[in-house]
Amino acid sequence: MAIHGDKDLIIQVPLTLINIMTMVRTTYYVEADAPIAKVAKEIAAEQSTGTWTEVAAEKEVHEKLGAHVVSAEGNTVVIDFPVEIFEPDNVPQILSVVAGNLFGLGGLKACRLMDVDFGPLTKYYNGPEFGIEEVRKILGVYDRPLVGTIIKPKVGLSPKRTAEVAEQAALGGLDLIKDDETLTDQKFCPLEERLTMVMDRLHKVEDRIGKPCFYAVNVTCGADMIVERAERAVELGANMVMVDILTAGFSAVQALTDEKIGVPIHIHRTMHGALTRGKYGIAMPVISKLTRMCGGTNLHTGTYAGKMERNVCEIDASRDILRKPWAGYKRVWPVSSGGLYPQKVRENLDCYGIDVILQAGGGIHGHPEGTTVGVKAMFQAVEAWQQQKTLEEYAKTHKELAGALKQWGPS
Ligand code: CAP
Ligand code: MG
Repeated sequence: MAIHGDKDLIIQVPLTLINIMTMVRTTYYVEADAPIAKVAKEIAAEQSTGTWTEVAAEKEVHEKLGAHVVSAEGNTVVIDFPVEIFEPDNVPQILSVVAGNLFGLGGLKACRLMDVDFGPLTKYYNGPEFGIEEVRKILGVYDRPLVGTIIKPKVGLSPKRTAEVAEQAALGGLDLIKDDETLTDQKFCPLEERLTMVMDRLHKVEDRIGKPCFYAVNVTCGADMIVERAERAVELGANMVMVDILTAGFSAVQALTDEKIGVPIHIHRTMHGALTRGKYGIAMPVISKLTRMCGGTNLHTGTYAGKMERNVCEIDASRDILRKPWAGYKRVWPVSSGGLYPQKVRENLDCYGIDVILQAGGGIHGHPEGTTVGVKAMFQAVEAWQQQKTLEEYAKTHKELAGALKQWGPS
């Protein structure tokens, strides 16, 4: 059954119950001048027991720990890695196997890790402490998508000004406010002071309007500090924290989940384009799976309409990976963000449905009448979608939405 050795023969191995439990199956998109079967064997060897030439001692270990090519057709290579090759609770090591040296192999003209079946490893991961259901319960919101914002400008505001903008946003009834990815704990806006001031304002708004709002304070930092920083934030009253999972690392999120920090974790994915966009890299669905395993509650998965480049198939797949039953983990939120404003709501909700967080930064704070009105216009766009009305029709009786249409054009 194993494919290794001199022959270029590829044997199709069905995903039976046995290899579901004993193999981690990976799928790669590959372009190369050499025959795909040969390339597939090279990848399997490089990422498991082999190297570019035969090494005598490999014979001792290959049978038990060598990866096997399952299929190699067109540009798709499927490889099974025996579970014993992994240190199960070590994401960096797992990535070194399934997404390691292969991207640098000289003979490859394209190489993308498209999917990983983490089956036998999932039991080592707790998944998120908070999922869609818990977040809905905290907010008391059950019948609509969540609407959030990113404080803009992304850097430069003092803690006091940040808190004022947050207050303006929450007054519109918003569900979530988050820091932008470049704001952490700089001198012009120290994290502890900012967090305390923002939470103070949000509590006052909650007393006034009777509804809470999450503030995802960005605790992204080095491995030596992140747990302490997140725990300190929770001590100071944070009701959500944000982590940039690709710059901080998957294990940073896992560390927070293992500590049971007691608040949901919002996962931003800055730098993802360097991995997900090119001919070499890692497709978003793989990042979505790892995020859910490591404990993210909200994950940026892209917009069906917005300012960022998109791969619709990968957004569809990520959306489903986060929300479908899987390994007993809680269902978590896809976040649609990047250039959203009321006119972009319909297309996103048509594809995401209501279990999504719609996030608009410029599309809220850039409303000509300011942040609170901008929030109302976003909610009105959601209502129009729910009532199956056009924005133009709905705007006739909703002046906030009318203002957004005037500012950014018809839908
Ligand atoms: C959105 C955003 C997010 C992007 C990242 C920004 O702001 O804060 O970081 O959504 O993209 O700075 O661009 P706007 P993605 O609403 O003002 O565009 O979610 O695709 O990772
Ligand atoms: Mg941002």
